Amino acid sequence: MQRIRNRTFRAVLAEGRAVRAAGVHDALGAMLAEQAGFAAVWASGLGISASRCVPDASLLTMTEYLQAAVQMQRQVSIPVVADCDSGFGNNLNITHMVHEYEAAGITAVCVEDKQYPKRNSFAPGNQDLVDTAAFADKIAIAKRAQSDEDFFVIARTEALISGLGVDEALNRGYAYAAAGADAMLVHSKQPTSAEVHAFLEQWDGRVPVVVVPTTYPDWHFDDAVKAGASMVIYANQGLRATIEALRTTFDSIITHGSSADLEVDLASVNDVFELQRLRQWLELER
Ligand code: SPV
Ligand code: MG
Repeated sequence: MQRIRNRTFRAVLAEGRAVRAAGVHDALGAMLAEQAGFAAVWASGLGISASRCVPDASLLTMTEYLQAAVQMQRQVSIPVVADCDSGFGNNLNITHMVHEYEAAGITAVCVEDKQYPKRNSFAPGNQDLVDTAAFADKIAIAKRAQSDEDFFVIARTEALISGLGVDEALNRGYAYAAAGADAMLVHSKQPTSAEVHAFLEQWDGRVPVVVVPTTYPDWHFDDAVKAGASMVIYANQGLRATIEALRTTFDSIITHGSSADLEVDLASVNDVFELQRLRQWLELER
């Protein structure tokens, strides 16, 4: 059986259509995202941490995040965009990170300008950023560390998350793009898309912009694209759906004493086998 060959994230973006990415925490999620029609998956730090029931607070190591991303990438032909938090440390760490992710076949990473250790953007407490120049330097170092020109580095600013406003987000975006970032991710935790919209209105388009409509879920993909976004990440909807589905299923079994009532809504065991490519594997035994 042949290994699945994936397309690079740069190639997918170069097609000119805006990219939708689904946040996932494992290979099964990545495969379901590909089957649904997403053009990329987001190896979510929140999701990978949550799948281990630990906070998204720089607790897992780079190796653990990398392993999760590689497990996803091995099973899908769409590219994995790896959430690499703030680069797992200083300029040495980000260099090591790029070497390792690139060698493992990941074609796009995203690093954010939060201080290490970081915590999830929606979590209470410290959301302080590093200096603009220091993070621009980190981006430049990441770009110098890559060996293939197709490797793609998304710089993410948390200026809006930490309440510094649109002008600061723009200034940081321009500094990171000047340092070599291939795209900018601008994150917001406001209940509407207004401040991300304001960012996009003023952004001069020097690199593509990525948005993450979690707290403003009513922002339609087409409207985000019309506003200027090149990529929309649905970062945690799958994780939240999984939690709710497992909770409902397990509660029902405990309450009703059997799974009979649920069966009609459950994936079949054959469906599971299909996702595992069992037939192709068994052909190897012939
Ligand atoms: C993640 O999915 O880990 C992200 C996006 O970084 S968010 O959780 O919205 O910060
Ligand atoms: Mg994250």
